[in-house]
Amino acid sequence: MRTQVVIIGGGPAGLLLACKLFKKQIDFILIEQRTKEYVLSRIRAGVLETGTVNQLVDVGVGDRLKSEGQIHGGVYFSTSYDFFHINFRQLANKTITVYGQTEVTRDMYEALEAWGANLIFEAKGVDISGHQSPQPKVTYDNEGTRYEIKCDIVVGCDGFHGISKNKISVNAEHSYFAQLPIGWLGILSETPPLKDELIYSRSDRGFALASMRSDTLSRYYVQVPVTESPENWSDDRFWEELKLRFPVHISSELETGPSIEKSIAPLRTYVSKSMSEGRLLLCGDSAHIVPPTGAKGLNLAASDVYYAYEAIVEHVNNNNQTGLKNYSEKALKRVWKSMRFSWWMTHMLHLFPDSDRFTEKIMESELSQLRNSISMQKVLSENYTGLPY
Ligand code: RFL
Ligand code: PHB
Repeated sequence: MRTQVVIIGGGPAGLLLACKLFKKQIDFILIEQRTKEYVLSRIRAGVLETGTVNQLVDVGVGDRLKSEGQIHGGVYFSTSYDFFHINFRQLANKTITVYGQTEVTRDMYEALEAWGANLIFEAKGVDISGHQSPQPKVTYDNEGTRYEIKCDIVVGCDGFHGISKNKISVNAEHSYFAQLPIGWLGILSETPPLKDELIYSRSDRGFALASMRSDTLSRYYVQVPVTESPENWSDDRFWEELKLRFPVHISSELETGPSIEKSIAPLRTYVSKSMSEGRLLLCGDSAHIVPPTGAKGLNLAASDVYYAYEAIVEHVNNNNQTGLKNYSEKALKRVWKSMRFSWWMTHMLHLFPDSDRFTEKIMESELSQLRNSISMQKVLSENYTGLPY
């Protein structure tokens, strides 16, 4: 087989790139190792920046997002005793959209299938070779047959556990990785959200987040040790713990119900030294993992795709390699800004088992300054709603 672009991975990064290439009539094949149902069952992100929304709308997959997504003009912060609001509209003149990653992914799959795009599922043993040459190859197994695709460009959108990032030689020795000793225990429940906007809480018992998917569907998280397992958490235990992590006048409003999903996500950070080598580009979680506290993972995947798409179009339409050469540097600049923000939010809001009392006091002080300083709130608002591309 031969095509212009091979996209490895059918998560948000791979799908968004596929939609953009399709609209530009650039030929591609997308290969995903799982089934579509499996990809759609992963409950993850819920917060979209304007830049992400605009890209989805521009490519023609934003109708449901526009009608069902909730626009939020701010966010709440709390401690065990205190509660305050940060107003994005006033401070950054921007908003965020609350719309689940599962829905974003579903909208893109539906569009791509309706357009007749070339999507391959359950591709096993995927491998990339020759990406330092002008004609890379991607090979994979499907239903017992080995296939080979020759192409001009390979884009690795295969997430943190994929094969693409290690095909870039400098990454093996020089990437930036840290595993934090904490995880997020998350549940989804068919109950109305606690408040009209998200609440991030630094409590005496650890971090908690009250989020939502709609007026009748809530998403909650509590910080737990990374060694915890969801089986140890009955719904009753979860709700009791969650209530203890918000001030009483807020938690007394909580409506509880049976969970329809419960899982633990370990918090880790990872940044590739390089996001490209020759004709191989990385987008999304294959190139970087940010802790979820800043709601940046999916949004960074979208900004990577924005830069990668520009570089691919420049190459395909004008035979100009400059975009491909500059891609990594350009994308990494924005990645590191988002990493800084996610790291800051994570450290300010969680209790770390290995941190000393001095560090705890500094982090308490960060939050109290955020409460009282409009300048700090402005910086948060600009970062949370999304830095420019
Ligand atoms: P994905 O979603 O991991 O998709 C990668 C796809 O590649 C496939 N794959 C392969 N395919 C072929 N061959 C191989 N060898 C392959 N290896 C893997 C996989 O099956 C998969 O389908 O990466 P992508 O597309 O880069 O998207 C990244 C986002 O999923 C991720 O950053 C976000 O979910 C992070 N995140 C959040 N991001 C936000 O912007 N806002 C949020 O509010 C937010 N909340 C979250 C989050 C992540 C969380 N978890 C679970 C860590 C909340 C949580 C709890
Ligand atoms: C979510 O709704 O799943 C969510 C929201 C904000 C975050 C992380 C996750 O920072």
